[in-house]
Amino acid sequence: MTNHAGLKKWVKECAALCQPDNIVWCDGSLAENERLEKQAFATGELLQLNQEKLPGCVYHRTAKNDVARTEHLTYICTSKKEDAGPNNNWLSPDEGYSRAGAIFKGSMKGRTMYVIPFSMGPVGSPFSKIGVELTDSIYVVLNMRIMTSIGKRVLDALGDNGEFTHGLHGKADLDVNRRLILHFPEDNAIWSVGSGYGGNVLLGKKCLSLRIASYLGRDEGWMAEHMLILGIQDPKGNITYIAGAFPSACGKTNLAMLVPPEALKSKGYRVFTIGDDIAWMRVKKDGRLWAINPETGFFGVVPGTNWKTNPNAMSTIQKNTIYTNVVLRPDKTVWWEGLDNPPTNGLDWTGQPWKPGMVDADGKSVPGAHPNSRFTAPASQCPSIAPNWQDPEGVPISAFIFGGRRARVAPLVYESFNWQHGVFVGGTMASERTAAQYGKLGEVRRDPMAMLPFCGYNMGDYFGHWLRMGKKLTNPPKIFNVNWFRTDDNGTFLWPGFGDNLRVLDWIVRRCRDSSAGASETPIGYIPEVKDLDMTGLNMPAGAMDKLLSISKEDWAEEVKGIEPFFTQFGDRLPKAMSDELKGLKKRFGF
Ligand code: O2Y
Ligand code: MN
Repeated sequence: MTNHAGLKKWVKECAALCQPDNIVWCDGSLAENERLEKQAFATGELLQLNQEKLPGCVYHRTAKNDVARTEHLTYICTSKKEDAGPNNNWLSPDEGYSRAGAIFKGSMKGRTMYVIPFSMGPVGSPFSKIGVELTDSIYVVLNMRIMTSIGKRVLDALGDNGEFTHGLHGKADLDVNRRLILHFPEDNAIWSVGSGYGGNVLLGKKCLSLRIASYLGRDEGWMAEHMLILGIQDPKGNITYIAGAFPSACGKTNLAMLVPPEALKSKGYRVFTIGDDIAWMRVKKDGRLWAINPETGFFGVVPGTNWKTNPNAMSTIQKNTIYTNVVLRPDKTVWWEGLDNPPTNGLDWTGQPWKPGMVDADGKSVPGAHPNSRFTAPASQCPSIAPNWQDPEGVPISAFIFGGRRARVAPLVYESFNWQHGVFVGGTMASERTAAQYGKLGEVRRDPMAMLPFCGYNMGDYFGHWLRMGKKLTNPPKIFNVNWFRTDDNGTFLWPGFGDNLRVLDWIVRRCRDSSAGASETPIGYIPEVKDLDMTGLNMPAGAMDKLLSISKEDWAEEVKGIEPFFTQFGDRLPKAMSDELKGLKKRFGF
């Protein structure tokens, strides 16, 4: 399939380490997909779902101890520890290769090693990067086929000596004590062993497209960000593109696939999805930042997804979808918490008989689907997908939105004063933990640009990279912060969210395009008044909007106290511009 000597040599070396019985080069064809599915049905690795109701859909269960990304086992292996920064676990490259090598050794005996050439971004686009993942998991091959472009045409684009990311994955014995997710940015390599699931093993996703790509982006002068990309068409037909960063559990996929509320739809608003998770961005000659979504599929959280919360996602996952760790109904369809019509009986994500209302020994309700159960579905099947979603040139970004889950502090929306202030706003982004997450309920976790688990180098340097990128942009995106999760004193959400978020996005678009949207200057940035938002058809309880758009000096005094130690950990790697911004915020409040 290839004359790339470096690639062939590396595959040989990895095979010598892992000792598979066979090596199969994936060509990406439909026939190959069918063959692999059949093999996985035979071994039980996959189950074929009801083909009348869910054509092309399959079902997979992971090991019980292997249900999510394992941040504590994820490392950046750079020669110098400071280059990984306080935001990453660190191992020296020698130590990383040696520890993981011991687990990989002989781990593919009796198994097949699949060679998956893949492209992140349209094959041949100047934005795109090629990777090759070696894996002993058919589940991984089938997921990579949906999430990326794979096969022969990628090898053709790679040519005889093109550069690529070297990704080695092996399930080994799925023992959490022998699991490591290692990144070697200096070698453009990823080694992942001991897991069979999600972000740990689909090496094109978080490992390449964020951790390795952020490192490459810093050196090559572009940006790899944990951002959705969407386009908003206004009644005049203008489309404005926005990229948004949100930590997990903030409804990123729902926002990327937003359905306008009836009142705005009838005025002519439309929302187009470009991507739901990752944006790669470059400065072009016009001084603007242009973005692509490097993925071709969605790896979305299933629980909570339904025809009300995200009808576009629901339509997307009716065919050609891999369902992982959900409830299996007797008719071989699927179910999860948040969907209508629970089955009277079924098998839960572990394969045990399950019915709604079951409780464990402590009387706690037992979910049928794992809270991190997922769908893997082709983006092309999404009804809101933009016609230009795979344009190799990307789309021009007019606004960045940062957002977290904050019961207080952050108003519904505010605009930063300028790029440097916007980097400070994104860099101090935080979210409060929900009941579904580890840690103390309500505890504030700072997650700059939602990149804390994904930045492949020292986050102090990452802030510096953002500041440098701003200097290259003569027409930079404006930077906003949103908070859909503000509550009243009883803990009830003040903002309806979902489709109504378009009212906020519309204000953002108008702030970017012309001067038709008003705002007042405050110590944290520009905030709209209620009259500045299009509230047609939305009746809010008295006083709710005033609360949503208010800022409290006492809350911000506490916020500043939280930012100071967060910044301190970066020592002299923190750019002065960031501490200047903190000083400026304090001064404007009079602290
Ligand atoms: O838990 C996993 O392995 C998946 S994590 C994930 C998947 C899709 C999009 N985003 C994320 C994330 O953690 O940000
Ligand atoms: Mn994500």
